[in-house]
Amino acid sequence: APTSSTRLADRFPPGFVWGAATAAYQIEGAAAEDGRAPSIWDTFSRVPGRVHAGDTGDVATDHYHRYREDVALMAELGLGAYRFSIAWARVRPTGSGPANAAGLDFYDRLVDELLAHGVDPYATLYHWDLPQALQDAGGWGARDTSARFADYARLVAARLGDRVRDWTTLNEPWCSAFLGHGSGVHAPGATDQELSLRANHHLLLAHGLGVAALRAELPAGHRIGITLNPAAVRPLSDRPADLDAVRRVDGLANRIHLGPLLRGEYPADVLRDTASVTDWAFVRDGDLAEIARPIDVLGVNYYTPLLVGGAEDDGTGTARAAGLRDDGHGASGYSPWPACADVRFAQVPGERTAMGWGVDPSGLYDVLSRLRAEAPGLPLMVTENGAAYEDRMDPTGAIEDVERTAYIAAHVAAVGRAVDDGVDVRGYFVWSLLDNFEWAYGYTKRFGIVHVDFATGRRTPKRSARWYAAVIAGNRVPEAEPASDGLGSID
Ligand code: GBH
Repeated sequence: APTSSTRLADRFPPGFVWGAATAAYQIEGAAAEDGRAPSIWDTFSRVPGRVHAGDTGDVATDHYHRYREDVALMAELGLGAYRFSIAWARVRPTGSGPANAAGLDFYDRLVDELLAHGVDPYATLYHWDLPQALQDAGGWGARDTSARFADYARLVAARLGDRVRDWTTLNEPWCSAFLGHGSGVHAPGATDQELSLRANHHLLLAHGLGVAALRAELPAGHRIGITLNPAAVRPLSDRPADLDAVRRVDGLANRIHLGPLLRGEYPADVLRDTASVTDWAFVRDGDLAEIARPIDVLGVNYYTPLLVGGAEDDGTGTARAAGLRDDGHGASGYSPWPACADVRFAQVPGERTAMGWGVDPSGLYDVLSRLRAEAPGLPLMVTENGAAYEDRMDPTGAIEDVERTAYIAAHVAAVGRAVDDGVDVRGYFVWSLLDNFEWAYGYTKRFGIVHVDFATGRRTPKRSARWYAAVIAGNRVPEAEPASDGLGSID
C-alpha cells in the first residue's frame, strides 16, 4: 500500500481545490447591524453557563467589517477557494418574511471581492444559525422549517447564483440535530431524544427541498452538495458487545444520513434501535424521495475517530460509562446518542488536541474510502479538517504552531493516500482560516491558521499558514519547511 512518503514526492491531481473554511456566526460579528435579526446562537450564547465565559458572536473576528482585509490575506496565501456560510437571519431576518437587502448586499460584496482576487466562493446556506423567529415557531422540530429553508435557499441563489458555482445546503446536520436537541450543548439547547430524531429528519428534508430550489434557480453546471461529519467509528475491542456498539453508533452517526441521502431509506436497524424513543411518524410519504435527490458532491468534515464499546467493562479503562463522552463537548449530563445509554465512548490513545480529541489521520482515509464504496461515482470534498492547539506568540510576534502544521500535514497526506487509491476527492479545506468563536468553548479554542487578537482584531498568519501556502503553490506537501519570511502581520 502507498505510504505517506510516496505522497510527499507526488503532486495532487491538476485542479485539486485547496481552500480554507469559516462559518458566519463564528467570524462575522456585527450581530445587530444592517437589519440582521437574532439567530438561535445569539439567544443560546446569552443563557448563563452555555458558552464558556459568556462569550458571544457579537463581535467575533469582526469579519463583517474586515472582509476586504481577510480576502487579501486569502489571496496572499494563494487559496483557490474559500468556504463561508451565509447567515439566514441577515438575509431574511425572521426566517420567512421579507428579504433584507442590506444583508444580501454583504454577501454580494464578499463574493465580488473573492472573485476579484481569484478565490472561488463556496457558499454554505446553513451552519447552525437558525433565525430565532423560526425557533419560536418550533425550530427544526417543526416540519414547516424545512420549507422555509428551501425559500431561503432560492432567495440566496437568485442573488449570488450568477457568480457562486459551489453550494452546500447544510453543514453537519448531525450536530444541529443531536448536539442541538439531544445533549443540548449547542443551540437551541434541547435535551429530548425524540425531538433530536425529528429535527434530524426535518434537516434532511430541508436539504432535499433546498436541492430542488437550488436546481430551479442555478444555471446548469453549478454544483450542489451537503456537508456531513461522517464518523470513523472503531470498537474498543473485538468483543461482540463492542462490535454491536459500533453498528449502533455507525447507524446514528453515519447511516441515518447516508441511507436517506444516497438510497432514499432509513436503515432498518436504526429504526429498530430507536423504536423506544420515537415511532418515526414524522416521516411522511414522499419525504425520502425528496431527501434522495441527486447531488453533485458530498462534503466531509473530519477531526477525530470515535471509539466505542458495549455495556460490560472490557478492562481497558479508557472509556467512561453511560454514553457520556468526556471529549470536552460540555458536560450537559445528556447524551447526544438516542437509545445508547449503555454505550461507552472513548478517545483513541495518543496525542490529543486542545479539544481533547485524539489525532488519527487514518480515520480520514477510512471515511473517504468508505464513502467511495457507499456512493460510487459521487465526488467527495474535504470541507473541514484542522485542529485547536494552544498557540504561543513569541517575542518577535511569530506563532510557530508546529503541532497544527503537523496535524494538517498528516491529514493532507491521508487525503493523498485516498486519492492514490482512486478515491475521487476533489479538494481540501482547512478549518479554519481564522481563530474564531468555537461554539460552546467561546474564544478559548483556536483553530485558525491565522491568529486573531480578539482585543484588536489584528490578524497574524501562523507557521501553519505559511506551510499551507507552500502546499498550495506546489500542489503537494513540501519536503522542506518554507522560509519563515514572506507573510507578515496584517493590521
Ligand atoms: C465542526 O464541527 C464545525 O463545523 C465547526 O463549526 C467547528 O468550529 C469545528 O468543527 C471545530 O469544532 O463528541 O459525541 O459530539 C465538528 C464537530 C466534533 C462533532 C467531534 C462530532 C465527535 C462526536 N464534531 N464530534 S461527539
